[in-house]
Parts: sequence; structure tokens; C-alpha cells
Amino acid sequence: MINIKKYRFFELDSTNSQAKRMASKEKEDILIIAERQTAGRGRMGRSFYSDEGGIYMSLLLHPSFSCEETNKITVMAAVAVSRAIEKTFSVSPEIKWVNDIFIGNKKVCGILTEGAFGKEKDKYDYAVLGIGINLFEPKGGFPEDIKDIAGAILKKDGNFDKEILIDTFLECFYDIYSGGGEYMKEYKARSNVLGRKIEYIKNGEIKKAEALDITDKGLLVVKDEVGISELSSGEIKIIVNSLK
Ligand code: BT5
Repeated sequence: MINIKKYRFFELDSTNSQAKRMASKEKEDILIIAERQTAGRGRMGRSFYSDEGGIYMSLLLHPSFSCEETNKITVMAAVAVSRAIEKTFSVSPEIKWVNDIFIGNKKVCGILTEGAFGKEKDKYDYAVLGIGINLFEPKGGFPEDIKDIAGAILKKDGNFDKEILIDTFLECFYDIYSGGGEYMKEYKARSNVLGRKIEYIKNGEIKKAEALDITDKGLLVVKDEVGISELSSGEIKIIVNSLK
């Protein structure tokens, strides 16, 4: 069992924001958990639906590696969440590069890593790893705007103890993060993007490409009519549009 201080809240604006508010006083890693969020967020100002029935948590980390590797934390977390879901529920999730976990064709989890950088330019002060998992389907279903994308691990609200999944995730994550495990091979093996024809949106323009590989820094290598290039997650939205 990972021995880490956990702070629990019924409702927060965002567990990532709460972790940042607490960061200056916490020199050790901590975990913030909320039953629901009023302003759960995704990347690039997108919102993350966070009603009761999900697990919303943020891990305050103090990484020793350089800040250009923020993607690496997301990649490690994606593998750890997938392993934890698989161990707990015996289903095998897939990873949609870079930060989404899918079961079937539904997104059941999103990951948002945010870094704060200190006086030494390329060193982290801290990083916040935020994870939202749809454990149970909401009573009235997911809201209209995400109902075609979002899915839950369990269909009905039951009495599953969320703590089991949280603790399994922590074990899987620290196993990788502390250097104990190979994870890139597994990340690629779980990818539902590699080897597929994809479309990506960059600067508002839709481009067709084939996803070839993922680099050790977490960049997606694609081939399009111009040639081969590496995409970073911050700048693109990806649409998987053909079967493997
Ligand atoms: C993400 O962003 O998926 C990262 C989400 C991270 C949420 C966690 S919860 C704990 C912590 N505290 C926070 O405030 N955030 C983190 P992105 O890849 O940008 O995807 C956002 C998109 O996913 C939205 O635009 C919707 O299309 C879709 N979406 C929103 N809510 C969803 C949900 N509950 N389940 C599945 N898809 C959702």
C-alpha cells in the first residue's frame, strides 16, 4: 500500500486547483480527492463533467526530471490507470494518445497534467497529475454534449468501494514513476491510435495522417502527404477514423 497523505472533499471547484493551492505548504506528494467538481477541467480550457459517481483526484508530485517531460507523467499515468482498471474490473482499457482512457469506444477517463516551474528554468517546483474516472453512469445518463463520447466503467450505481481503485492506481503509478517499471511498450500496446489512419486538427486545419509511433517523450509520430512529423499533445485534437 502506498503511504501518501490523502485529503478528501465532497465538492471542489477542481482537484487540480486545490492541489495547486496546497502546493506551497506540502513538500511531500499528496492526493486530493473529491466526490464532485464544479469546475473540473480538461486541456485547453475544455471542461470535464464531474458529477457524483466518478473519481476525481489530483496527485501533487515533485518530479526530479526536466519540465520538458510533462508529457511523460501523463503517459505513465495512462498506463497506471489502465493497469488499475484491468486489475480491478478485468477489462482491458485502451489509450487514446495522449491522455484518454477508453473502454470499447467510450472515454472512461481523462488525464490532465499541469507543471509549475521554479527559478531553475527547466526544473519543476511541482507537478499536478489530475485524473477523472467515470466509475458509474450518471442516473439520467451523461449530458447531451458528451453522451456519444463518454462512458462509465460500471453501468449501475452500486456499492463499489472507490478506495480499491484509488489504492490500486497509486500502487501502479508509483511502481512506474519511481523507475521500477517499463511502461512505454505497454503504452504503445494499449494504444488505439497507432497503426491507424487519423485526422488531426492543428491551427484550425484538419489534416489526414497515419499514426506511426510514440517517442519516449510522448510525442506522436505521424506521416502525412508532406512527410513525417512529431506532434505534441498541446497543439492538436485527434480523430481516429479507421479500424486497426
Ligand atoms: C481531459 O481533457 O480529458 C482531462 C480531464 C482531467 C479531469 C481531471 S478530474 C480531476 C482533475 N481536476 C480537474 O479539474 N481536472 C482533472 P481533454 O482531453 O481536453 O478532454 C476534454 C473533453 O472530454 C471535453 O471537451 C469533452 O468532449 C469530453 N468530456 C468531458 N467530460 C467528460 C467525462 N466525464 N467523461 C468523458 N469525456 C468527457
